[in-house]
Amino acid sequence: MNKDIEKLYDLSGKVALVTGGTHGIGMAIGKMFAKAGAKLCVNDLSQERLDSCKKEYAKDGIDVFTLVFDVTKEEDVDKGISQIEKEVGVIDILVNNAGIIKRIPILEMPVKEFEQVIDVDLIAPLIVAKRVAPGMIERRNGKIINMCSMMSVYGRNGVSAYAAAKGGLKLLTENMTCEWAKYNLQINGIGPGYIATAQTAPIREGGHPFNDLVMTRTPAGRWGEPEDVGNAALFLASNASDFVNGHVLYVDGGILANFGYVKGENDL
Ligand code: NAP
Ligand code: GCO
Repeated sequence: MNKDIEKLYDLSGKVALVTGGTHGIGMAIGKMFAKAGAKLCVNDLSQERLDSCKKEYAKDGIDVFTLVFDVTKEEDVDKGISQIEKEVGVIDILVNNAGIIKRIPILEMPVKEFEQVIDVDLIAPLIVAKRVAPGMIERRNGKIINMCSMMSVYGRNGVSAYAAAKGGLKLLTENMTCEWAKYNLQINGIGPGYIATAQTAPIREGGHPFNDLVMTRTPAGRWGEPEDVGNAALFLASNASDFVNGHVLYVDGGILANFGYVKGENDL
């Protein structure tokens, strides 16, 4: 491969934090970044998860720096980021990946549970970005990737809190861009479609009818893999995307382009 192209995607010397990167999409992103040369840091709520992810990363020869902190707690985040800055280095690439979902109809969902989803999926990316961005601004360099969703632009029964959070995160990404792009920060979102992880297992496995819906609504005719998202994240973390800003890159097999069709002779 041409050396210039290699250089474009080379993350050597960069420190990357992927929140919640102990499995699923976050781990796929982390592996891509580490393989591209980044020093990788991941946090989680549980030491046990972090210990097991260390072994998983090591299978790919990756020595990941792990630490426990809750992305919804400002003090926790400040302590965690300070520890990374002290032990690994200042953060050049932040992926706000940590997230939760609760599938409960609006009228049955306690407000407290709605707030929990908003806290993790919308407020936490704000908290972590507010802690990391000042250093990036000072250095006139940084990449922030917020994990949005196709639910940033679509609703569906039962995921009101999640969609409200992910819709807000799309607009927060755009507002971060308005305020920080002048300092050579690139802030973008990734909007995965339906990806085969623990988070979607309840609606994908055991013959769940939702699986049929995803298969017909997704022109690519398959669930996405975490690596599909990791590939897109590498582009947004690299110099190849230095003029891409405030954009949500949908990694969805074409689902957002497709209204749907009636199965039949011509698949109308
Ligand atoms: P996942 O398997 O549920 O992983 C989410 C990660 O976030 C877990 O490691 C979890 O840790 C961590 N986390 C949750 N709350 C946290 C907190 N307060 N502090 C620190 N870490 C926390 O999800 P995934 O499917 O890989 O999805 C990753 C991201 O992509 C999420 O933001 C999700 O909304 C988004 N997304 C997923 C899909 C999909 O189809 N899978 C599609 C679009 C967007 P614990 O396991 O220890 O709780
Ligand atoms: C759901 C799914 C989705 C995916 C993703 C789609 O219940 O509809 O969990 O929300 O996680 O966000 O982009």
